[in-house]
Amino acid sequence: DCKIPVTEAWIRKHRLLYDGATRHPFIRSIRDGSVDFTSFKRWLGQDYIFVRSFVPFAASTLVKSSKESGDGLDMEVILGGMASLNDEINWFKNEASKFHVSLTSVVPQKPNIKYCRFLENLTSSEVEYPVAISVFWAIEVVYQESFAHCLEEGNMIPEELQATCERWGNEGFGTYCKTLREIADRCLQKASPEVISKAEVAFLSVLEYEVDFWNMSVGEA
Ligand code: HMH
Repeated sequence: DCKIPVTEAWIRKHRLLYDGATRHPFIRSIRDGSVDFTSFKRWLGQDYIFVRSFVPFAASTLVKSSKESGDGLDMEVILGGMASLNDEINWFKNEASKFHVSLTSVVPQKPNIKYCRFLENLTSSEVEYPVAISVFWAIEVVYQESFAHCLEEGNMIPEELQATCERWGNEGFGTYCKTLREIADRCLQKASPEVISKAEVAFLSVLEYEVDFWNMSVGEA
């Protein structure tokens, strides 16, 4: 059926990889309470670095959205996303100090460096808006689905990690991700087959980088 949204088709087609990114053993261990705090602290330090490099990518996507013909609502959604990235950076600083993680001495690990480089390449004005917004959505939705899964009924999340799960698993963040997805689908619907397939390749890359990122966190990179 040609009526199914592009992102829906992608998820169906790449279900195993999608589940690999959103139901990683690290995430399952947070949910069942067996999480190793050394892994959590490693994740915290590395993710702070990642989020900082997500900002210029978000800014470049914002610029692209501002050039789209339309009602200008895309830009406002991305602007809201950037505002929450600002909160997120402060949250990381606060959380790191609680867990005695020194953010200034975190050394970026290879999977993180590669992921950040991928984002940097996507900041180019040559990268089409449908590609950028698809990546933007994919990055956010992996965390949203992962941490929302942690929060599902019957969880045994350690008290210290409850706030982390709520940060990305809360309903508001879920709504935001749905909006990003609608924007992506609307763009993809109008895009050429070449651009759609570039966006799909980029979507797959995000899923692979996310799996590598979780693996790095548990010390298996
Ligand atoms: C690695 N992916 C990674 N870190 C994040 N903070 C997000 C996605 C969502 O913002």
